[in-house]
Amino acid sequence: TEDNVLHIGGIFPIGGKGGWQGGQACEPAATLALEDVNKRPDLLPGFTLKLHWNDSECEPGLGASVMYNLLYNKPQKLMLLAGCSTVCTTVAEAAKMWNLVVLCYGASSPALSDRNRFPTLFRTHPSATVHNPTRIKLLEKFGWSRVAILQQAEEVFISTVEDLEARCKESGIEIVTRQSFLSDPSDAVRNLRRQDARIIVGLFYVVAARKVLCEMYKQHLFGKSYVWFFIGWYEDNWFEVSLDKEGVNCSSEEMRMAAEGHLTTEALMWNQNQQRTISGKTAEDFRLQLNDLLRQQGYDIDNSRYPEGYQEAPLAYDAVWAVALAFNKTMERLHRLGKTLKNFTYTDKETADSIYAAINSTQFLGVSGHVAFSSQGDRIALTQIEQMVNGSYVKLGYFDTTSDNLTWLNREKWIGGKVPQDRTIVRKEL
Ligand code: ABU
Repeated sequence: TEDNVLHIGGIFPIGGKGGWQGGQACEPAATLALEDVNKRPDLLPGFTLKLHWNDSECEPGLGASVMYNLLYNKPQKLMLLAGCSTVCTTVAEAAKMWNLVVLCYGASSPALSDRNRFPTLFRTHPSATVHNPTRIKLLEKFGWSRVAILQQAEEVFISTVEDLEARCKESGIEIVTRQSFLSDPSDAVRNLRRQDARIIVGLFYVVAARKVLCEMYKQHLFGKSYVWFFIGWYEDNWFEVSLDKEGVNCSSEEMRMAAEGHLTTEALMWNQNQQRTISGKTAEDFRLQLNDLLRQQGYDIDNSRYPEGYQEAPLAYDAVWAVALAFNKTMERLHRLGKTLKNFTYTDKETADSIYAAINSTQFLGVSGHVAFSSQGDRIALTQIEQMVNGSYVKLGYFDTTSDNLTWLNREKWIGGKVPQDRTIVRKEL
């Protein structure tokens, strides 16, 4: 009966034209987690967990409207799940007014680590700052001390760049120029050319990344003299899909040429070994189960056509487990106070504080690795470095920030056989 159901709200970015549409794989992953949680009689004894969700298209305005619908329509929700930084920012800034914890499975913005601004936010997704020590390590490894930055004007990238700038300064790396754009990157790319930028860190969502790549092709900012660092969480074929739909004026072949040789850094979001996790599943068991569900939804998984958010799917699966484990703890605590989770209302600060304390102390081994929420609500992750070689991504190595350990596989390939230089070398006449 309704008395035995605990309701949570979910906001997933699925449709739309920009940002990150990672709800495509993260929503099915959350559905699998709900099935698994509800099969465990010891977790929420006598209760079932139910998720009510809608699509935000990674648009903060639509995300806010989805949130208000979840909050103002019955049943009472106990927590919100959200993905995509722009939406998580809006939702988490507002949700504290309803005494609601927000758990973000898909938000990388470093700005979200501000506890004063987002007092009730937790996330299973690592902050994008985890990439910066890796970028610095690679700049040092290849002797590049002059770097340029190209960013989309969104808080997620602006706050990542602020952290990168501080780290570059500490390491004696000069930032030759920092260019930003709202939606059309052509002027910003032209300015990079004027400043003779050679090593360029690019920070943008995937739709903007396709525009940048086409502009790089048109303005000849690719090939043996350039190294681009891109974000690693785009899907592997990102540079050759949706070109017509998005009005990208380059052919697949031109995009492939411009993409050749670029480097990516990404946080590892899948548990790297075959350990049994809290659900009894290994990360591989989860992957196979998710693939089955995605096939049923029409995705051509067998030809590597993955939906967006496939890489982050373990974070959504583990977010639901974190909710269930936190509710389990809260139920015990509330029982001692003579209350139950079913009595929660948006003005009940005492229950809200119990839910907050419970999630804050929740730790477990999940399909995304060890899940724990630090005082900032952030995950710590190992990063992986890849390079595009002959149109496919090749793993170059891993970087563990905590131990400052770079595992390097010596597989990098430079066009023309030489490591590109970070500046034009002027030869003196003898
Ligand atoms: N890995 C996806 C992050 C998306 C976002 O921060 O909006």
